[in-house]
Amino acid sequence: ETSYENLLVEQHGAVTLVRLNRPQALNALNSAVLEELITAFAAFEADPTQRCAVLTGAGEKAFAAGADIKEMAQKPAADFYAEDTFSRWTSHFAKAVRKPWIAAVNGFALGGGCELAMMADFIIASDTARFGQPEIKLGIAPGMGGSQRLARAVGKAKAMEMCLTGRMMGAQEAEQSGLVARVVPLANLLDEALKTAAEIAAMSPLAAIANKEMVQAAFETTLDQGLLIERRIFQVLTATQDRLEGMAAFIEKRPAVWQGK
Ligand code: CO8
Repeated sequence: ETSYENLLVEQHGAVTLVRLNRPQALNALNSAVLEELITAFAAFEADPTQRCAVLTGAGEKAFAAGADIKEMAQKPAADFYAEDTFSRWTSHFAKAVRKPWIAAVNGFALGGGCELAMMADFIIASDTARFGQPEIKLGIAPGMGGSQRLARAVGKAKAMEMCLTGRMMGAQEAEQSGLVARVVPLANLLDEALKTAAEIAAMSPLAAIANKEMVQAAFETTLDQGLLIERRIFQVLTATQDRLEGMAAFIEKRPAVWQGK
């Protein structure tokens, strides 16, 4: 077991639960949090017993209230450019995780916190969740995908309004707008997210990765290319033991036993 300064990581059967744990800073995302998230998700990715992950915020108030403003307030512009600040969120985190994971948003998801939640395969939100890209109020703009992922999730009108005014969106509006898959009472959030993750974890791991990969392709490419990617991945899955098992189990009216082969 790796121990983390800014995260709490537990295994619940085949589900890895990761909690952002800087409640005194509303779980603001500094560079130490990023490096620990990269490590924790790489461990999840590498562990064949782990099939789905849930990311949430410790404490009742925030998922994450943004990138750490105090860490960046005095940072010279040349350092942002030289370090290609925030690029590792894409290259070493979002793109590096092939297994499915869910963001369980338990409160404020603002700025980088909203952007992190949108990196998940889907979001389950508590009724207390609030989403926003308030960067404009700091004289800046999103830098971890907010302008792109929010626009894809909720469309131009709401994405523009939220980025330009910095207003927050509540859980109900977020569900109606397509930003979140489901809203549940805060008291049930962790149970619901873990239950949903366990359901995914019980599927063939190859099929889970394949389903994720093809839905992701919908956001990266044209319809024609996407349909081709879908068919090719579908065809690859037909070569697995798991699809023989899945179809046999259906016909024999019994639960399937997946091997991940
Ligand atoms: N970074 C660092 N610390 C934070 C952050 C943050 N994003 N958010 C909250 N905190 C800290 C507060 O400073 C406070 O610390 P302290 O007790 O030491 O003063 C503690 O968390 C509790 O916060 P509040 O007292 O403010 O709690 P409230 O309940 O009064 O308010 C809010 C809650 C509304 C969520 C409020 O904290 C807030 O507005 N936070 C900032 C939200 C925000 O603007 N997020 C976007 C950040 S920008 C970003 O994500 C991308 C780029 C950043 C680059 C910056 C370059 C200059």
